[in-house]
Amino acid sequence: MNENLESLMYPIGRYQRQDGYTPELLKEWITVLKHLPSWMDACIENLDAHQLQTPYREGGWTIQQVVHHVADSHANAYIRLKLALTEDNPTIKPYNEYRWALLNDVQDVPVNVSVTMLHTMHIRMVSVMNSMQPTDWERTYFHPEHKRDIPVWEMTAMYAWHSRHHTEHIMRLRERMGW
Ligand code: NI
Repeated sequence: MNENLESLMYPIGRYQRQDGYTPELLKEWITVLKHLPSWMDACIENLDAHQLQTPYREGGWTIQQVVHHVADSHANAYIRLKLALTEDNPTIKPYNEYRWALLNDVQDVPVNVSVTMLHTMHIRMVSVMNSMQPTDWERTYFHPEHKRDIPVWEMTAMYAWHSRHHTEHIMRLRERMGW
């Protein structure tokens, strides 16, 4: 992949698998998840319908699709978190994010609906995380596509990365466009 496309697709770099975690890192990841909904507010602030239909890069998702995708993705994360905490290494259900992003709710529903969804859902997700004990962070789910057990602490790192990743897609587009 050429360097420019790589940096457009992965503005903060690809997700780097973490070897482990510290209480400080956990705190940082949870803080990111706490702030993501307000970052999405800033991402869509004052954008008109045409701007929302602009792809964040050539051939990529539109801003509208990115915002709805973040809600779709984090809804799955929230469910995975709760499954992992309440069942013994449950197998989670992967989903086809590209097809999800083509369904009618993503095409037709205003983005602020998904931002509201993120605000409410992240309150619940962060509430669960803030109450977790060290052993809870080691609990796992099995991801059938990655074919491995993923501990909850790593899931948290992944979604913190994911939050920053998509926020940067939109913010860098706005910067380039002078919006
Ligand atoms: Ni994503």
